[in-house]
Amino acid sequence: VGNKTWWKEAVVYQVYWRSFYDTDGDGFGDLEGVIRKLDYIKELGVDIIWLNPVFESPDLDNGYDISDYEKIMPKAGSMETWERLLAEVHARGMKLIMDLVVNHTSDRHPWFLESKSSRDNPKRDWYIWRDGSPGKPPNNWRSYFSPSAWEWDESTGQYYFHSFAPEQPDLNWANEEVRQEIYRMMRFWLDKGIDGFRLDAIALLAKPREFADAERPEDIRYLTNQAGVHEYLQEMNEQVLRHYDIVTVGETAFVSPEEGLKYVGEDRGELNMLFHFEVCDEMPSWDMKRFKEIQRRWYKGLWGRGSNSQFLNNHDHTRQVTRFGNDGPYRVESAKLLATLLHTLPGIPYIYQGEEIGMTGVRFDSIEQYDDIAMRNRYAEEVAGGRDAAEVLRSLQPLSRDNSRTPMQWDDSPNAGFTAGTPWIRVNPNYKELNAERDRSRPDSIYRYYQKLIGLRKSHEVLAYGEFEELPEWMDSDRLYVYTRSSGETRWLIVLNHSDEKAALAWPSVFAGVSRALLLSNYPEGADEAGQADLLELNPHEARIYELG
Ligand code: ISL
Repeated sequence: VGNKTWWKEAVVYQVYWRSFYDTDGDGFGDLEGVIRKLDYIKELGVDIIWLNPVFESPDLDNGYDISDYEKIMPKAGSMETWERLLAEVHARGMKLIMDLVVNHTSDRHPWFLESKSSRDNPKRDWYIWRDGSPGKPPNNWRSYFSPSAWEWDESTGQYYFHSFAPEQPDLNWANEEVRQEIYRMMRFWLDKGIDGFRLDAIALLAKPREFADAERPEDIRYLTNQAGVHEYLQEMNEQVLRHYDIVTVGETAFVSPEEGLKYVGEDRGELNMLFHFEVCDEMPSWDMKRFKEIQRRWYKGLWGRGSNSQFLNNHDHTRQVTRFGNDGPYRVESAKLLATLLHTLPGIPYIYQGEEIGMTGVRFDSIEQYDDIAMRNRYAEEVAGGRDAAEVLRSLQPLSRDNSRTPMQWDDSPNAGFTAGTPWIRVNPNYKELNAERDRSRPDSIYRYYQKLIGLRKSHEVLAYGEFEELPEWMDSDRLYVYTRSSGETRWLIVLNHSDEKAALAWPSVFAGVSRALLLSNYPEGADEAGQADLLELNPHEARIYELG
């Protein structure tokens, strides 16, 4: 199981503050708004808050383009408010982790302005500059957000490298001064008493010495996991992280369990846990068999040696009940089933704001209504390439990052109670029926269900530390997922029916004669429970957690 530690027993709640709660009427959520809603978060039972980037930024990629690491962006608030937030989080017995972007900065960061000012500026080497000529970049790599990873700089006659938008130039981690400056800045925040970092795009830090052409430039895996990344992280750990009692989670794109273990192996001294994207990037819609296969492989690869995370959505990925569940007639049941899954599989569960009331994705009518830079750039590229604009819009809608960025739906008042001004992004029109106030008023609500799930995790170690085993009879089922978590004498059985149809299954033969107690279900307790029936009859999207005798 590895060592026991506080963060392995934790549940994390992600606050995308700009869409959380606006207190000054500018249409953006703010830190004061997070403070006012801390009791709402605390009541859920979570331990750690992950706050999306709040640093000074031109805000072209919603804070992921930092222009001053030691200031708070005015839209979010002031340093004073941020400090109050930290104190209020701690006063409630919770922890705060900051989302930090060290792979790149904004192109307005003073370091980049200097770097770009001349070829012999002392900071020239802080970013990645290469020769080329207009229209002939150093190689054929794509970036995440634009057709080329290279941007021509007219005044100094060279290209600079960017893994994301051209306004997000990559730092040169091979440069010792860059690394030292980043470590100093990390200590600046840690010394203020924060509890850790979510490290953005951390698998991208190392770059190859030579930028050779890729055979298939559209497969951007080459941006990640290059030789040298682990040396940087070990150094970061040695010089910074290990000197604090904190937790770190790395956003590691395109990792296999083998590669992932290098980032989070407990014997390696790098990071504590990771996000891999095998589900969110590579499984466009629900595919039970594939999902199970992914879980199996990661469990085998990491368990006992390093920690995984469980999530099905975040600020980059369409809301889980829309993408992976049923956001129509079974929205409530489906949201609860997905929650059961995430909180009972091995790994640390992450809740993305609004998930706990079953918020859904959106379809806006025109590209102008979308804010997502990834989507807008892709739209422009495809339309310029001759594709039909309406068709491009339709094809980009389902996975647009704006699906999860619409404002938190607090109540049925105008703008869902999110702001008294004009929201920076449209509110999902379904807020009148779907909002926190309404959800929480019902005893059988999604929010209340999350409370119970989290409560189970808190009161029983088995969910954090118990071994995971699938029951072979249902391994190949494309809708039933049946598994146990066990630790010492405790053995829990989880049964899920991810489908719009009813399903009946025989009580597992290995547990014949074993008594059971139903700990939690997302339906009123089934009739078969009273009599300990041999046949389990599951409703559509039903989830059950049993304790076995
Ligand atoms: O979400 C992903 C896959 O679809 C990731 O690959 C993600 O897009 C990428 O790893 C980086 O995301 C992060 O950094 C970006 C920022 O726009 C995202 O919001 C952030 O989560 C650039 O800093």
